[in-house]
Amino acid sequence: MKAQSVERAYALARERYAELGIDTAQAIRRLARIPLSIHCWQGDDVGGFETAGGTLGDGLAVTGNYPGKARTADQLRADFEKALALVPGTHRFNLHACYAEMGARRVERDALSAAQFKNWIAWAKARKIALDFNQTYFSHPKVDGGMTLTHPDKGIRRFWIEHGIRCREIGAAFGKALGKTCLTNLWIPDGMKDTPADRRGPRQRLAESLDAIFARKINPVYNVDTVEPKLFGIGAESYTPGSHEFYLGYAVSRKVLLTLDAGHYHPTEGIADKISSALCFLPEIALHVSRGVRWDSDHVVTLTDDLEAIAQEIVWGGYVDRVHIGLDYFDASINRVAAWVIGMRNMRRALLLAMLAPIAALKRAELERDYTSRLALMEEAKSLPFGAVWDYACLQADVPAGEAWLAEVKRYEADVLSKR
Ligand code: RNT
Ligand code: ZN
Repeated sequence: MKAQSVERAYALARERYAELGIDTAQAIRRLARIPLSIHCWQGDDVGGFETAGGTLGDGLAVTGNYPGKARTADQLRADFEKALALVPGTHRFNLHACYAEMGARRVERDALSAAQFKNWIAWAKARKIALDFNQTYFSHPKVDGGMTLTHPDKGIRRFWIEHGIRCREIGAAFGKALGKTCLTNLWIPDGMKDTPADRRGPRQRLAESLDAIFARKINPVYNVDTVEPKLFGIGAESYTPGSHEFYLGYAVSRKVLLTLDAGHYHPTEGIADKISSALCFLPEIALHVSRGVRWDSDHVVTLTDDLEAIAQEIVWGGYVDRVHIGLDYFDASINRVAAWVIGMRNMRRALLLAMLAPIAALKRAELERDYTSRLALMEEAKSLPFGAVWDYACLQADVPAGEAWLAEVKRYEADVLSKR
C-alpha cells in the first residue's frame, strides 16, 4: 500500500469521524497502549520443549501439519519476533510451563524454577516484552485418567499442587526481573467422559488444591493469579469440576482473577456479556480470546460479531484497565506466524472499531429511550471509514498496512520456516 494513499484516505476518514465527535488520533494513541498478551503456543502447536515430539491430549487438540513449526525455543522466539513486527501496539508474551528449557538437567514439573526460564527472561528483557505464565496440567503422565488437582489420590494431587506453586514463583520471578506484573493463569483438563456419580468430591478436592496453591501470598506487583473455567473437553464431555460457576465463586471469594475463554461455553453463549457482570464483583479479569467453530476448536481469531462484541464491552464499558486481553488459539493447518498475525491484528482492529463508534450518542439515545436512534446509529457506524484509520495506525506504528504483511510472512517462510 502506498503511504500517500493511506494518508489521503485517513485525512477524509478523520473528517468524517470528527463530524460525529470522534477523535481518530486519540483512538489510535489509545489503541497502541492497550497490551495484548500473545500465547506462545500458536508457534509450535502447544508442544513445548520438555520432550521432543510430545503429543497433545487431555482435552486439547491441534489439527494440521503445516511445515515449519518451531522446534526449539530459539525458533519460537524468532517466529514471534517476526509476528510482532507486523502488528501495531504493545504486546506481552504468554508462556506455558512446558516451554521450560531444561539444559543439561531435566527437572520435573513439581520442581521447576525460574532457572529453566532464564533464556526467556533474558530475551524478554532485551526486547522489553512483558511475560505472562500458565501452569501446564496436560501432556504429562501424571495427568492420570484425565485428572490432576481433582484426583482422588493425594500423591497425584500433591504433585500438581507443587507444580501450581512453582509456577506462581516463576511468574513472580518474571515480574521482578522485567519490572512488569506477570499474570499466571491456571487451567486444568479434569473432567469425566460420562455421567459422574459424584460431582461433589472432585469439586471439593479442587477447591482444597487451589487453596493450597494460592496459600502463599505473592507480592501482586510481581505476580497476579487467575483461574480459567471450561464447560467440557474432548473425553470430558459430561462433567467438568472447574466449571464457570465453580471458578466464578472461587475467584470472588479468594480474590484471584477469572479468565473468560471465548470457546469455553455453550456454542451460542458468548463471553462479551459476562465481562460487566464479573467486573461488578472482581477488580480485574482476564480473557482468552479464541474462536470456537461448533465446539472449543480454537480457530484463529477473526473479525466476527463475537469479537466485536467483546471489544465493545471492554471499550464502551470503560474497562480497558481492568481486562487483561490474551489470545488463545492454535491452528497447525496454515503458516503459524501468519496465524499469530491474523489474530493479533483482528483483536486490535476490533478494539479500534469499538473506539471509533459514536459511543456517547448511543448511550444518550439509550437513556432517552430512543431505541430507534440507538439501532440506527449502531448500524450506520458499521459503514464508517474504519479501514482508513486502521491502515493509518499501522503506518504510524511502522508496520505494514493492509495485506502487505503477508508478503513478509511468505518471505520468512521461504527463507527460514521451509528450511527447518
Ligand atoms: C484449554 C484452555 C487453556 C489452553 C492453554 C494452552 O481449553 O483454553 O487456556 O488453551 O492453556
Ligand atoms: Zn484458554
